[in-house]
Amino acid sequence: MRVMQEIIAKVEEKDPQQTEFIQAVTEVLDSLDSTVDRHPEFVKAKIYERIVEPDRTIIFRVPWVDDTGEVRVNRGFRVQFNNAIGPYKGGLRFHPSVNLSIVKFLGFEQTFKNSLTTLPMGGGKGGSDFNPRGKSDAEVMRFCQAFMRELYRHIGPDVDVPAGDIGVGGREIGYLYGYYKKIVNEHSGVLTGKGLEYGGSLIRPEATGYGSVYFSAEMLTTRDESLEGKTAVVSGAGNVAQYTVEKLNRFGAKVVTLSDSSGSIVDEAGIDAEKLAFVMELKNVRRGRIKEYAEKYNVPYYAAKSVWDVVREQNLPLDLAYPSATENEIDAADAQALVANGCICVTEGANMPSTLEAIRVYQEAGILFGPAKAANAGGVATSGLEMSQNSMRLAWSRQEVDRRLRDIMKSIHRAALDAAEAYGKPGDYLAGANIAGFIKVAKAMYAYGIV
Ligand code: NDP
Ligand code: 2IT
Repeated sequence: MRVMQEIIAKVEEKDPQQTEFIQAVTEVLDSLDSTVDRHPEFVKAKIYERIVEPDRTIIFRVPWVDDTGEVRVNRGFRVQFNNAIGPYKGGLRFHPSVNLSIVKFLGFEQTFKNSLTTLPMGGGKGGSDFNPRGKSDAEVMRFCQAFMRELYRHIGPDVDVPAGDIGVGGREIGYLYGYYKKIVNEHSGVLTGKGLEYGGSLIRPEATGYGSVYFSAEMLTTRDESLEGKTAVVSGAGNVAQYTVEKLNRFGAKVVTLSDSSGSIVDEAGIDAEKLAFVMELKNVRRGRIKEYAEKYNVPYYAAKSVWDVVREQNLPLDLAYPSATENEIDAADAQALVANGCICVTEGANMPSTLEAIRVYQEAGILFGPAKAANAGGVATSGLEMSQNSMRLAWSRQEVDRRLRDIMKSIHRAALDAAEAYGKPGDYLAGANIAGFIKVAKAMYAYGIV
């Protein structure tokens, strides 16, 4: 424990303003104290100190011209966190909140998540403080081209393979990939989440949401429970939330909420396939606000409230929670309301959606908790499958990719449970996922010597 506390203190001292990164480091290192006695070689080789420092951090200027002819300047990031077990791999986020702390926390988490997938991928993350909201397609294209004009020199199919995240979906990947192909003159698997016509994989768009539901099904089985007939609360209305709803419906659960950064809707009748199709058109094509759902289906809309505010303030009953919007959306008070209102399982579709205090509430209540790096790993796992298909120059069927995704989610669930058991924390998915993800990366780093 002392080893870990000293490392956390050093991280805090070096970068006191990087609060999200410090939070992610604290969460992981707190779980790793039980590995210290078992692996004195890791302590001696200072693996724990080395793993919290990214391999490199790239920060760059992104100048572009908006539709009125005005020059705009954004900041671009790529944090190549750790390539011990494979090329750097992880998404790009375009959102005004993006800064070095956010990108470092995401890259750090990604390192362990990618290790859990069983596929050979290191950890990285990038993005920009560019806000796609309200921008025309032409502006988004010019921004993506300007971003790639610098990023291209740092990435490659065997070096670093970016993908999407918040604000980066199929449209942005198309512009980014098209520009990379133009300037490098190479058609390769340098990005994932590509369109099906140019090297994308079936099921990649669905994979994070589907994977998160598969993971929750595995967790519920350990308590002789299933998704059938359960009431679920989902936050967000983007890629992860949409396919979480789709798969929950398939499993016979009822989803009663969605949200965006302006507010939340509650639909107690359930968001069925037809309503979900409306949400997809609203969010992916028209890029509108979730408020329109409330108007169309005549259900309550809570302006400026998160789904968790609504659960707390309206005493919304639920069985399952799928935070799928953004980091730190659930604090301790929200977590207490979840438990009090009947929640038996929290599955993190988003990255780090629960604060450290919220996690403590789940643990004390003894409810099932699927931490992000395990529960939402289906997205990057399927990116790994896209890379495999690109390297082999073939394309698997929908069924083939979905079967592999499901197997990977089962294997992550098993690995987390086994590591938790082996390291004296039975049933603790958080500790198990952190330990299992860490051990593989640490062994590889140890094998390389001091590099
Ligand atoms: P999208 O951009 O498709 O959707 C994000 C959704 O969350 C939108 O509804 C957005 O609202 C809402 N949101 C974003 N930021 C905030 C905020 N600060 N406050 C409130 N609401 C917010 O992103 P994804 O669905 O891809 O990503 C959602 C989460 O899942 C993120 O944490 C991401 O890191 C994680 N994730 C994504 C993966 C992927 O494959 N895409 C894989 C693994 C994890 P609005 O519409 O108003 O912008
Ligand atoms: O957080 C994540 O795992 C992602 N945004 C997906 C990354 C990827 O490379 O597919």
